[in-house]
Amino acid sequence: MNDIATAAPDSGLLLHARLATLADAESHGLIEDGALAWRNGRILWLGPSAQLPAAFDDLRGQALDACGALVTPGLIDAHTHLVFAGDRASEFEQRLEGVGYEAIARAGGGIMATVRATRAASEEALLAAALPRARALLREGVTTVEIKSGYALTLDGEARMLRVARRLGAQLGIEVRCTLLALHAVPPEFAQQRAAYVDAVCADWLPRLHAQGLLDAVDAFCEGIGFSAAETRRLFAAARALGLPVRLHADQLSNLHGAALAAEFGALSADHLECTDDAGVAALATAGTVAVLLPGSYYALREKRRPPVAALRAAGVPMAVASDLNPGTSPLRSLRIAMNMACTLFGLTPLEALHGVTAYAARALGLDDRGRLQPGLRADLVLWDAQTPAELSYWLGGDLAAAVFAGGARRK
Ligand code: DI6
Ligand code: FE
Repeated sequence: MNDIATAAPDSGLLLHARLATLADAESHGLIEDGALAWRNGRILWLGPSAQLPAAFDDLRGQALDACGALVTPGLIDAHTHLVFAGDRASEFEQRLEGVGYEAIARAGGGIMATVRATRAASEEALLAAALPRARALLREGVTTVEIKSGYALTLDGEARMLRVARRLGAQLGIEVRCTLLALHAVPPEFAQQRAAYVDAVCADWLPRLHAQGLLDAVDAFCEGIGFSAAETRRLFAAARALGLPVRLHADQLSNLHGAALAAEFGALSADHLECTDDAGVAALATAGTVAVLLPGSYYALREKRRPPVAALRAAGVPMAVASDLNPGTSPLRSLRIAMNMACTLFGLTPLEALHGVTAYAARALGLDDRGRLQPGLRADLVLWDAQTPAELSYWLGGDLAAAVFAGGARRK
């Protein structure tokens, strides 16, 4: 009965769209006047509208006519810290007065300011604070988002953050991937016992949180004001023993050879990379680790060192682009603005930026079922109020996502 097909929430048909399939890294893989059909949340067919097989005739009644507009895979924000309480607008003012980020952190502000606010917040308050941030991403086409813990730094508090992240996904109908970032800062209780903190995270927190189904990956802030390479190594060994993938905040403010360390452990991604050297780039290339570029924090901190984009490109390292949405260094609630910044500040092409928030962002999360338009993949789709892929990086702001589908169901 046609009624049933019409009512199916995760089946549908798009007609007369300019499909950017992103089938390979060198092109947009455009299909002009394309049709795309999906059932049960999966893409079943795509090709020229005139060649749509009769098997999808039942979907025509609910078809969306794109009238030639652009359709891309759902966007993927592969690096955020969007669950937190409070804000750090006062630090923004301080930094504008010339006080440095590291100086603010060493004086007890920075990450620790957000830790105090986050510890004091209930699970419901954290959820209420995070929802508009996740919604802002969804409204502009994000259908998968990675969210890190790291602002509670107690076992229960980190679990609370991760539960909130999972609940955001369930509530908005998008997919959330959860990353443990307990090695973000040393909590005050462990100020004189760093090694004991790292021990607790590795031997106790990690297995417990994993057993609760709260972890998809493990990350660390490997930095002069964060954790050393040796401490990161211990965490990665513990993650490996549990079969959990790792990623790393690497070489953002200083070169602790984080990229090479991430590569050594076969990390899914190494993120930031402003201070990464040639050896780090070569190691990423060999390991197949994705470089996640985060221009929001580069911009907000008014950094001078850019990630070695030309070297990454020449070495064939896949580059993803993410918002790094966090209250301190990247209060950026827009993945499209991150794409623009990746082009304007880091020299990516708009094509690279688009691959960076789709196919390569999927790879940075270890997900092979999304990020391109292809039969068998998830029906994560965005119909844009735009004609060309370059427009997604070109327009600064604006409500360009006309329709958003996640797992085949309409979310906007
Ligand atoms: N790198 C960053 O840019 C953020 N965390 C991190 O590991 C900073 C987070 C903050 O300042 O709150
Ligand atoms: Fe970050």
